[in-house]
Amino acid sequence: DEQYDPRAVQDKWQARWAELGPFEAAEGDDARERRYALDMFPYPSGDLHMGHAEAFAIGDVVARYWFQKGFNVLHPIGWDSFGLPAENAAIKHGTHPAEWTYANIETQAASFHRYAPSFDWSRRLHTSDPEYYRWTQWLFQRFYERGLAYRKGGQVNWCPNDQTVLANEQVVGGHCERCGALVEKRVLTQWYFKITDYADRLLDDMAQLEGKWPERVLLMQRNWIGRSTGADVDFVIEGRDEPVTVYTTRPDTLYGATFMVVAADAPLAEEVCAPGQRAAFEAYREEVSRESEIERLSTEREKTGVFLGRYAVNPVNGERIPVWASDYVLAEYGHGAIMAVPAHDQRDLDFALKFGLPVRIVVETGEADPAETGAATAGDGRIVNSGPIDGLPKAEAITRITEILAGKGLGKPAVNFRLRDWLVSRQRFWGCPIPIVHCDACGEVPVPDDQLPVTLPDNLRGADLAPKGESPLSAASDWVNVDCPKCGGLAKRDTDTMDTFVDSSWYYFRYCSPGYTGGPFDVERVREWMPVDQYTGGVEHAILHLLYSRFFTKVLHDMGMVDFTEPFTRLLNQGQVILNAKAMSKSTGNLVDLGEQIAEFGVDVVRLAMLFSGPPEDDIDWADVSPHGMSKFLSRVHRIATEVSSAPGADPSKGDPELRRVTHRTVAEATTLVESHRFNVAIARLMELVTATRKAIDSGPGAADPAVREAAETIAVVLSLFAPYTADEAWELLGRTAPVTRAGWPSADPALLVQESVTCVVQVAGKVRDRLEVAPDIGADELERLALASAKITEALAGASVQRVIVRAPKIVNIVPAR
Ligand code: ANZ
Ligand code: ZN
Repeated sequence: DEQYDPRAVQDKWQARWAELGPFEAAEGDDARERRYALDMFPYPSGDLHMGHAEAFAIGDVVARYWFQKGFNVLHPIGWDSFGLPAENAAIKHGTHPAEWTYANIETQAASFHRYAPSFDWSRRLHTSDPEYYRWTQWLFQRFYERGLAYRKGGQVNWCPNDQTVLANEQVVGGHCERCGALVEKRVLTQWYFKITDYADRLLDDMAQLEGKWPERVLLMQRNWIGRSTGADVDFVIEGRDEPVTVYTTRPDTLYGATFMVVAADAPLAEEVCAPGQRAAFEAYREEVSRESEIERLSTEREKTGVFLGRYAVNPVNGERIPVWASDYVLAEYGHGAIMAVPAHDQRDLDFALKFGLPVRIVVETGEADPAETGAATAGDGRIVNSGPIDGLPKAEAITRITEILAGKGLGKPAVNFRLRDWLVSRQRFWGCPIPIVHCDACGEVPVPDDQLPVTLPDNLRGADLAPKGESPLSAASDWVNVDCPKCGGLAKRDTDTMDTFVDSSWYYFRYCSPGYTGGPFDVERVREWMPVDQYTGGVEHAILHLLYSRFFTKVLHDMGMVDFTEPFTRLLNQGQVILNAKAMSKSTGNLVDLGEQIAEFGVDVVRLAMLFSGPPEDDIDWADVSPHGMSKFLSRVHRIATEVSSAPGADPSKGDPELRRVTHRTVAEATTLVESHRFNVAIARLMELVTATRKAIDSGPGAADPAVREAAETIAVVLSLFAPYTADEAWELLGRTAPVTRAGWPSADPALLVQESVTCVVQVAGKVRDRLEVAPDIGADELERLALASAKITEALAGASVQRVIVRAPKIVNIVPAR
């Protein structure tokens, strides 16, 4: 008995597919419905790894299912090919980052060809190609014109290892997302995208994604945007003309404000500080500047601060309250100053207890006195000690006090966002140059569209690229020095490059018309293909990439270039591939090598094992999967295909009805299972069909029965979503014309889905006492009669009379005995 080796047919089918080109999306007049299946494009770091293998296997099932359904499918591939690792490799090896990048892309492309996702290779793109980044720059110019790209000085996150700034989103728990170094603060002038202008829409448009994106991704985005509503309240500062505005979500607690706190590093603290406290304040501020963000935000840490020697006046009761500076108030949120209500805010209470400041309860929650317990009470309750709002519950008090303040011109409703503008400039070489020229006479001058792209110089390599705290591009003097596009005078190019997340914010638009030279994309093509129907990729992009892409789409919408506001209709996040519960990330090293797995077992086995291991969202522990089991399954499929002896086109209705029922039930179930992304269960059903077919050949009607052919063909078509090589091989053995991809998804005959019998559970007082095989359409009366006639039920009743019988035909009968 010869074992089928799935590796043996790979080369044969790769060549055939290259010839047949079954995966190209059709443009122009094509009556078929369109579908856009998108996978998060890879970064070319070395060869493909197990994580890629999982993600692309999942995305491929979706695309191949759509091909089988007869849709016109767009399933493109490209590379996110700018970025630091290429630059670091170039520094290490004395080369140009392009060498490393494009060599890795070729390696990955070859691996992809072997792995056989159903890509339309004709649309391939690389974000580091000048013909791509020309349009990244073009989009930058449009953002600039709309005031959405701007430069400002200020404190930024600085990675001392990568020697470049980082966006807030790239700082994870105070560390550089990429290299793990502790992030520092620096004051620098940088380019920003004004994503905050879109904060409301980024939040509100999530209504479109509800139920279609994973709930946790929506939650992460919501928290990241962090919309908070409350009020701005003005406090007069004694000895200062201008009042200080504070932002509060709890204006109902205004009568409980016993001090004010200003962020120690905000200019306001410096301005407000009285001369007598200056020395103490400056010493404190120095201390704060050395702290990391995590330290500052930690709730565990003991509170620190300094009195600024001034008093503020509470606008509602005229009370004088001291003004302090502390690090627990952030300079960049709200107004960088707060009214402290220690009774009802934990941070304020910690501070008050540390520095002996008064605690006044203004909301009666029924809990113990915070000054004694050290626990602030944040719940709802009646307002007390608060003049005109006494007795009101929280929500009403908030409305009422805000009205009172507004009436006196001392406050107004306010909204704040946690979201900050997106810092897009990087002091690194291997990125898209910022298309701006700095001229002494004209200031910032955008490079005109007809002079794009501003290409990277190709004479920098190796040590020239080493991080120096400023962009390596500034060393390329012949590149830097240019004529001002406006006045013709001497000017200098901006030497920063863009965050690579800018490149990846719009690549999926480019796929719709990859060679297009009239703009970043052909508006007509995008209208036809987009939004993306299904986006597949890692949950590590839950915030950054997805938020930026949503932002870009809204800007393009406002520019009139697209007619939708959300780019990705559905999102699927696959789990990680792990080994013995260790994640196969860059830091732990790839513990299992994809190339070795493929060499040992073949592509089909690796893909099947990935998909069969569990729901796509779950992590896969490679220690638990069974490639040998998958291999055996494929052998069984192959063997069936070699044995079927009826001719193609044999009338299945003449075949064995029992096997036909299994086949059609498999089709019906596989359809729903694939559509709901339960691929592992779909594969399990397919395995059952294989078993039933084997049985029909060996001990049933035999290999010549038309129902056996029908089953074998169904197996090949369904298998084509998961194990494409074996599926085409089987299809050919069955005398059919390749490729199986375009065979068409079978439809289930409803007449064959009717079950012959179902199992009815009979309970007495809630306990299962008997099981009956009954017709699926049995009536309630008939079912009750059968249940009561059962010997087991009579025994269970033990002579008790029946009080009530509840019948849910055909599945449950519950008998309630009298007591
Ligand atoms: C008084 C108060 C009483 C507050 C109370 C809370 C509870 P979110 O929800 O995050 O918007 N706050 C305002 N600006 C701040 C800053 N720059 N740094 C640190 N904290 C700041 O939180 C808003 C609340 O956080 C505001 O409401 C303010 O404290 C504080 F029982 O004002 B609250
Ligand atoms: Zn000029």
